[in-house]
Amino acid sequence: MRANEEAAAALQEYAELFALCGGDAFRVRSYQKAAKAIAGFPEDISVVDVRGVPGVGEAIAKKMEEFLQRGSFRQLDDLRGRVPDGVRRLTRVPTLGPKTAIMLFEDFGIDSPATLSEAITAGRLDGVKGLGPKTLANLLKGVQELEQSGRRVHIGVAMSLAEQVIASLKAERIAYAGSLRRMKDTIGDIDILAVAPDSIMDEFRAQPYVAEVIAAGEKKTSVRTTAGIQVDLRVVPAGSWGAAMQYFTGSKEHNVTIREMAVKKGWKLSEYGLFEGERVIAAESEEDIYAALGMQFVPPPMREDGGEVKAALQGELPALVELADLKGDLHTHTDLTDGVASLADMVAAGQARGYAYYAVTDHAPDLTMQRMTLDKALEQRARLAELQRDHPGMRLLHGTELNIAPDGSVDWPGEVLREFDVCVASVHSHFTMSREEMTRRFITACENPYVDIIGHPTTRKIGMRGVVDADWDAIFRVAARTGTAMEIDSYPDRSDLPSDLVRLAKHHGVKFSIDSDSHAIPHLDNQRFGVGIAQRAWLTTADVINTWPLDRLLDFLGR
Ligand code: DGT
Ligand code: CA
Ligand code: CA
Ligand code: ZN
Repeated sequence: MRANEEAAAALQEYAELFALCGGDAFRVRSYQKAAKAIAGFPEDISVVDVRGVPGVGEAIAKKMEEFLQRGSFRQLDDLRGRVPDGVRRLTRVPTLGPKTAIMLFEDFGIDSPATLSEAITAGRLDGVKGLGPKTLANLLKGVQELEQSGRRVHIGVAMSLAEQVIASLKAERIAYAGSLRRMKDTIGDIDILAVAPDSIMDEFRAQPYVAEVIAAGEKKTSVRTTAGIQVDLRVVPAGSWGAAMQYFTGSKEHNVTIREMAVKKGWKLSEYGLFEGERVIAAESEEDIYAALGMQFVPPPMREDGGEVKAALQGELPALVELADLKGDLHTHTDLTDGVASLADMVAAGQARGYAYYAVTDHAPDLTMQRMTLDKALEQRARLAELQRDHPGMRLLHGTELNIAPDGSVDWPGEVLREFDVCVASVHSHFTMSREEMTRRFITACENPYVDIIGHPTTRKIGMRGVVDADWDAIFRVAARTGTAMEIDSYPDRSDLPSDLVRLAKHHGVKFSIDSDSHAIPHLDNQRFGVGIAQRAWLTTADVINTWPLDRLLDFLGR
């Protein structure tokens, strides 16, 4: 829901500016919480009263109503004027808080990640109070991460934009290709193909999401959207649809290999078709092209020139896990901790998806912000047991998301953990330990007999925080031995584990759980992104514990 997302983004920005101006931390949190609730609200707030959203009181509702009318609100305009752009740019550096940003700006004239990196490298910040050598090293690393993430966006942002573009245009056929179709976790630009009259280009340029036309041709138009993302629209002949999809889906490396095969047969493969001289061998359908080359159809997420061509020629491509194979979700939150929907509503949403099982895994006490207690967890367990009666077809599992402390221990002792149906354990703090310490930390968690799943293992947040440094080979070896699953957290800015580490873990014999890590009902849909990661790593249902029937899953969980 676009209105909800945009209003939530404005409120989130307001919360950040408010914090930068030294605003009360309690109010900052209540703005952030309301922003999350609005983003995750299942109804369109431009249609229903925003006061119906949990956590939205009168003051926030007024701001949101003004935003819906004119795209901003007075208090946001004020703060945008008060906080210099330089300070705002600085706070995008991971680990750099508002107080430090203001100090760097006022005392040293540092007004961007680039000037910060120069100042650190030149030693200009050596000996400054509060900025020890370790802090400076982390800031430098943060600037590098920010630069690397560059202009790429995570798949969640790209997918909703691509779907919006496709819905906005009239065409006989229209689809996205490129890295988005390959389900990469970050996307450079969005490639859309259409079979349509030439007038589609005028229609495209006139869309409200277009900020700037980069290149306008008869067959291809490139624009930059208001969100800053480039979209390429290409019109292709109906008879070449399959060849064009094949060509523009890529990857380039996969296509080079395929094209060489065609050349060896004395043929030519282009975006218009597979040809022998003038004769068309295949062009209209992608399936026909792969078949004519004597190979199995290669699913787009596998097209990375990572052995898939050879396997397809030998008829040995694995049957990839698909979204429809998932029988449940093993990592979800409710409003008992930082979710925004009630237990009953989340469970009903799981039921509506036709799950065979559904686990509720709210945060555990060591994440002190969430104010969890054992009493609250036990009370939730009792309520879940009551709800179970209303959902005879779906097994409700009472779980928790534990915090892995720096020494690898978790929130509760064995006798408490034992009573949960499923324990996810995750790192939520102390991200910058040494490689050895971090490796030991994860291994200790895997060796805990009650830890079933390691949640979002690398802890990365795309564009915000990189992967923690650890010896993944060593961790995966232990996980395989102890029967601890690794999570594929499907929340798109996490996408964690990333697909290359999934492939490595599979090599060691590790099993996986593809979870949504939902904090709101619409997040349940994110599992499709986790399935994309799994497919890029060649996983089958044998590798993914939440495709298994309930009995086999319970066996794995060992309760
Ligand atoms: P991105 O946008 O960086 O996330 O990655 P892609 O894979 O979407 O790359 P992009 O947008 O540059 O091009 C889309 C696809 O079009 C690419 O995967 C393969 C195909 N393609 C584009 N340019 C070339 C080229 O020069 N040679 C070949 N063989 N294929 C190309
Ligand atoms: Ca692209
Ligand atoms: Ca492109
Ligand atoms: Zn977590």
